[in-house]
Amino acid sequence: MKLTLVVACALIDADNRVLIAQRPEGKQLAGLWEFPGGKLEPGERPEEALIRELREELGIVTQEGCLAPLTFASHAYESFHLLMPLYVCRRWEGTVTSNEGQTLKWVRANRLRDYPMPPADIPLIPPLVELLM
Ligand code: 9L3
Ligand code: MG
Repeated sequence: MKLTLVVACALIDADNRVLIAQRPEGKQLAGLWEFPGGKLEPGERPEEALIRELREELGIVTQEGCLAPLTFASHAYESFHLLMPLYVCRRWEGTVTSNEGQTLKWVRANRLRDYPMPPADIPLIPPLVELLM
């Protein structure tokens, strides 16, 4: 099966809330809430890909030194196997903006379960709760 490499980020604000984004209509998994991120482009390292995705999707700029790896998601969808590290980021420049029509929400880690997520993202919640509680 095809292996797809994706990176995701838990952006944490000064109140210890986590940013989630709702996938827009027309996209795969539309309506589900996810940790922002996306696919690696050929030759990219995960940190490079994540910095690019955060700039494209949210209009913010961060540095590799501000990205702390927390855990991995591994999920077999029907047509591909997704491997997705989750990084935690507390420092960035710019204001978080919805650049791709996604609805954004800052939520407490212990409320993440209230938002339907893609199957790959769900197992990322407990390590995040443990980190932030
Ligand atoms: N995906 C799942 N959870 C996430 C992210 C960022 C992505 N937190 C899945 C959805 C798609 C694939 O990874 O199947 C690629 O994501 P995108 O490029 O469509 O955002
Ligand atoms: Mg994306």
